[in-house]
Amino acid sequence: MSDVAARPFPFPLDPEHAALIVIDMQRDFIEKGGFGASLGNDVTRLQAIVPTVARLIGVCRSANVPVIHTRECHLPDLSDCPPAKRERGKPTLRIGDEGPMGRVLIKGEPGAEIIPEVFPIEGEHVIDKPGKGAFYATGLQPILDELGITQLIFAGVTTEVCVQTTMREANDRGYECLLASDATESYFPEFKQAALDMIAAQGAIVGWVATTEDIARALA
Ligand code: C5J
Repeated sequence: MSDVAARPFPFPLDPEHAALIVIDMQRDFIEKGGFGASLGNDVTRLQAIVPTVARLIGVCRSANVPVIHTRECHLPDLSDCPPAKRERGKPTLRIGDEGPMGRVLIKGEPGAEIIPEVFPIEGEHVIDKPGKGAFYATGLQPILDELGITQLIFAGVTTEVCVQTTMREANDRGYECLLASDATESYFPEFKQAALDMIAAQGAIVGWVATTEDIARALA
């Protein structure tokens, strides 16, 4: 057990019962020429955190903290995509449409794949999720049960959507949640800041927030 310097107070990290969840580091959200960029988002903001996410993954691998990756994607027949989700967004480019990197957010298409810099290594779990949260309609919970995990460290994109949703799902399931503030990003800086503040508010109502450096120091 080692305390991580965190907001709103130190996080009591127990590496034997912790896992890192890396949310949706997919080409369609991060790369120029992907779905996110085609919607007019500034993907350079997300690209800037890639070395930090890679560092956090490396630190966790070295400390034998399991690394679990997620991808937001759907089956090719869209049977797991509720019309309410598909019909929102830009009418000219919806989930399942042919986009700049194959069909948008469809399992197996190039754009749905994880970027090479943080690609999973053999033995790491990859959770394909049809929702924003990684617990809804996935096999994440039994994997965490099997590994005896009680604490979750979070990284990935985007902070206020899939990261925050998954942290809230995890918090409600009793996990202690720690977000790496410099290993997560949003297309909208003000949304990222608000999400970090919301998570740590009211005595860690959703969880804790710490830098990758402080997490690395505690795991060293
Ligand atoms: C994620 C999204 N990964 N923003 N998706 O946050 O739609």
